[in-house]
Amino acid sequence: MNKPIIGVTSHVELDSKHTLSNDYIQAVIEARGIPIILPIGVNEDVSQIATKIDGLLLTGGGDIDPTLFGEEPHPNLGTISPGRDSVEPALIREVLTSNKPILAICRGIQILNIALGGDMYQDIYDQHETKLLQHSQKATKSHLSHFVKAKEGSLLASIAENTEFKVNTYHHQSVRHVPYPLEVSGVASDGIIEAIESTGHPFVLGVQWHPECLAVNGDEVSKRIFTRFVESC
Ligand SMILES: [Mn+2]
Repeated sequence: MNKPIIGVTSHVELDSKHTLSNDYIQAVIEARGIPIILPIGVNEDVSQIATKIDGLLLTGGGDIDPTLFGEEPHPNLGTISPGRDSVEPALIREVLTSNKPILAICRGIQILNIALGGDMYQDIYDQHETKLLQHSQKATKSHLSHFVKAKEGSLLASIAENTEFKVNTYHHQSVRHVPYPLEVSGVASDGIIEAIESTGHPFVLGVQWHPECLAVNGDEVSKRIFTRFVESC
């Protein structure tokens, strides 16, 4: 049987250098998909690209231009990538139109939410109204730092085979208002949204943590996130 082709967005430093952690690539390969790395600058061709790939993996990276959701830059906003901010929403909309699966990781969950009309905290520590736990772990990337509670009956709970599990965490931003047809399917104990999914598509899942680092280190929930994603493709 042919393996599905997974388009994997890349991290672009200051819009001048494409880089990507091999964990994303390795996690897709181990889940029996064929990863193809997607660059910036192909805005004109997103519709053709969407027909060639069987699924889209939106990877992590820097921060997101807040003017995309009607805000000006907060003082704690980090490095943004205008190239990614412009091509990824276009790609997301094309892939959603064709009902193909999307797995969105870290920056990916945020750009997915923005592409569908949602917004986000530019800096959770300054803007979130409650006291927060540590979301930028000092521990190694394979360490499980905090709990996520998954919504009963959600795609996430079905993949995790549980409604509570632990994840790693490397973010100072997070999604805020989540628009229809997306809904919140995972939260941390402090209320920070850690997972969203679409109620209107077969497989659209966004997670705020980094399952690619955990999957290649043998974490079962993370491995299932990738295998279920690739199987859906
Ligand atoms: Mn977190």
